[in-house]
Amino acid sequence: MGLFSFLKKKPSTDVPGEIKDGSRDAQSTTTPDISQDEVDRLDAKLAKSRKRFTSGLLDFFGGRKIDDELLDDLEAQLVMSDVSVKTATKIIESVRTAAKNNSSDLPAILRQELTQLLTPCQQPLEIPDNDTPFVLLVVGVNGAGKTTTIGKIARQLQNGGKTVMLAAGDTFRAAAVEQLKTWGERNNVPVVAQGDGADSASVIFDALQSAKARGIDVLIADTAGRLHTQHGLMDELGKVSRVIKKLDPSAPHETLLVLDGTTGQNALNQAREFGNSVEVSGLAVTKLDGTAKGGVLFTLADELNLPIRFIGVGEGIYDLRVFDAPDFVGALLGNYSPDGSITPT
Ligand SMILES: Nc1nc2c(ncn2[C@@H]2O[C@H](COP(=O)(O)OP(=O)(O)OP(=O)(O)O)[C@@H](O)[C@H]2O)c(=O)[nH]1
Ligand SMILES: [Mg+2]
Repeated sequence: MGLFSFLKKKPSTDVPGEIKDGSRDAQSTTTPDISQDEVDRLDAKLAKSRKRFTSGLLDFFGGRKIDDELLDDLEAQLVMSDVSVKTATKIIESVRTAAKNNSSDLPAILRQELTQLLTPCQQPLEIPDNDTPFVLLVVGVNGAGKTTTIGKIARQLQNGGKTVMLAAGDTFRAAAVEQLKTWGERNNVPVVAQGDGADSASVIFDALQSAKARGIDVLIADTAGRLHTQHGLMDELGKVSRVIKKLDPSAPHETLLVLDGTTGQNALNQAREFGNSVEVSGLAVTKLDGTAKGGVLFTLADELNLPIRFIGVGEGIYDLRVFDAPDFVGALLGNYSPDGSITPT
């Protein structure tokens, strides 16, 4: 089953890609607030992305023999789709072995090998049913999609029956607080903010105090975009963690690094650099709707030992999917007929 199949599913009881809630049964916690229009629009967006990714692969699936020349061409195509050379080589070697051992059906082999590579990263965020708020700290470089992803996650959590509060920890960029407040209004969730020039750690500390007092399930903290070269700002993230630990030694429960999927290999470097300063526990890869570079996920999966929690597929509130390896590969590859034509899955 591919990504499109579940997008097309009648949105009667759940939102596509619902966050797993360890504490409740899915039926009682979801609400039908996604329209059929919304689903169709997403489907169209992703169809475009799949077409771009696969147009270069089409050549390979028209009954060509699996030999060294074809595998070399395939490797080049993967690299053009932004899979790193190292990861592409690994994929090709596993395809070669699988082809030798049992099959000449290249689309099937590729689907299997790509899915296998991504599967270890398929670890959805689970929110335990605790008395204290689950603290989700969202970090990343400027413009990666942090604030937007927060708005989308807040909606998914609410749909799963969780109460949510947002903390306006981006005290650096003008208008960042307003942007988060807008997402708060859209979701009808409280946003804790302070005035101009406030200290990020202090805003998030206050927010956690308030979330505790109000019995909120999940506090999502926004932070300013930063580069690893901005040492002051990187240190600020450490301070945020230290300060909130005074209220809850186990917080933050998730440090989600948001990566812009259109930045290709840069995303890998960013993940490594952030990993040097903070304990990243999960990834969200955004803007996969607008890119031919979906291949970056394979590199991230291969090179980092980190869960990919979400993928962003648009700017709207529902344009976020819980990462699912077979569905993602299905969406990229589509279904191939023996003559090499593609039909969406
Ligand atoms: N197409 C597309 N656009 C996205 C996606 N996620 C975010 N964006 C857009 O990317 C731009 C930046 O998003 P923000 O959420 O403001 O990014 P940010 O990381 O909070 O940025 P800073 O706070 O400036 O560091 C906005 O125009 C978003 O609408 C996505 O999945 N797909
Ligand atoms: Mg932001």
